[in-house]
Amino acid sequence: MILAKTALITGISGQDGSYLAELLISKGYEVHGVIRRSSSFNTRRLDPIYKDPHEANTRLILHYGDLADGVSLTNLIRDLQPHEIYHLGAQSHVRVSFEIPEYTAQTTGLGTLRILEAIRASGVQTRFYQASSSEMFGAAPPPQNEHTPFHPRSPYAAAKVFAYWITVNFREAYGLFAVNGILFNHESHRRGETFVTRKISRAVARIRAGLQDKLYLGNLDALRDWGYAPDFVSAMWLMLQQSKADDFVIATGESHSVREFLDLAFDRVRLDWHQFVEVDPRYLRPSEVDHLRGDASKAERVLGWKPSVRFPELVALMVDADIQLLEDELAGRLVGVDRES
Ligand code: NAP
Ligand code: G4F
Repeated sequence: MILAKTALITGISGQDGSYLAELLISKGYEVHGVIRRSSSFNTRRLDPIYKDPHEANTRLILHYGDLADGVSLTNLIRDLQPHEIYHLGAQSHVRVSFEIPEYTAQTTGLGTLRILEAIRASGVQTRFYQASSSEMFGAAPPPQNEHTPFHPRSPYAAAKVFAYWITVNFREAYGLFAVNGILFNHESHRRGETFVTRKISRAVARIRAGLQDKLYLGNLDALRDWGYAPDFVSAMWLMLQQSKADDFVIATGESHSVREFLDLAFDRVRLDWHQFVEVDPRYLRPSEVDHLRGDASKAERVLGWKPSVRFPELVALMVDADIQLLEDELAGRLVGVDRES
């Protein structure tokens, strides 16, 4: 009998974690995920693949843990001995990181070190993926690739730079198979509701339905390289299947402004965003990242990776999904999956 590969995913309840769990299960993996204790259910994105643990052949197993709690991570890694570890957990909101910088450094920065130390100290033979970010490039002019120097512009980005280098250091110092995926922004209808793309797509659905009349945003001139999250999680998997551990930029190679996102999103429902959008300074950042546009030619050459969804399609699919979601909510068609403790 061939034993299934096992993977451990931190941040499994987030956008990327949920898509990655689906991908790995479709490839025959047994997937273990770390979730935080929360006073309400925080595993909504896993509903499509969740099975009651009492059922036979459950391939998704959730464990309580926290990036600030090294003991929980060490115990899990030692007990599970996963073949692959995808470390996606983080306080991932850039604006919020200015308000909780110390917590962001604790989880987004030191969380990575805790996992790497757990791997090293336990001697578990595994492959480690670090969710590095294009935010690390910050003020460095585009196009950004694997050789572009980092210039972080937020506590979040500074924490990710630490996590990036500690991953490289454990690779060099201890020979761990540890890689950085430097991913540019990637979105979907599972994107957190306070990131700008999802904030806009949800607002479009609500404004169209007459439930909202204003949308307050910050900097409309920022340019981002926005891709589609399911495309990007397949690059994570590819990085851990290589014979040699290496770091890769993953991006679409195109950048668009928040204004352009607004144009396409409101056009989709034949509305003019100028009538609804107001700038609220509370959404501006003390220091902004003006322009991210990635050069993913190394990933194309080595991994054979290319994005399948481009900007106009991404905007359309997000708006359509939020319209459908709102209609389902209004019709009472949404029933969450209950799970035990
Ligand atoms: P996300 O939706 O915000 O998910 C973050 C995940 O981390 C959630 O599962 C969250 O749990 C978990 N988490 C947060 N704090 C934690 C803690 N203290 N202990 C344990 N788990 C904790 O982020 P995402 O968009 O999926 O991104 C995945 C990773 O890629 C993140 O590290 C992010 O920084 C990085 N990244 C994202 C992008 C992007 O464009 N999406 C680009 C580059 C890099 P809860 O559900 O309980 O909050
Ligand atoms: O959607 P955002 O909050 O994403 P941001 O800051 O680029 O960070 C995301 O992508 C990173 C990869 O580059 C990840 F590492 C990170 O975890 C996260 O997933 O903001 C995008 C742009 C910014 O320039 C922001 O200032 O949109 C601008 N913006 C304008 N109004 C706004 C708003 N952003 C948010 N969240 N909310 C607004 O009202």
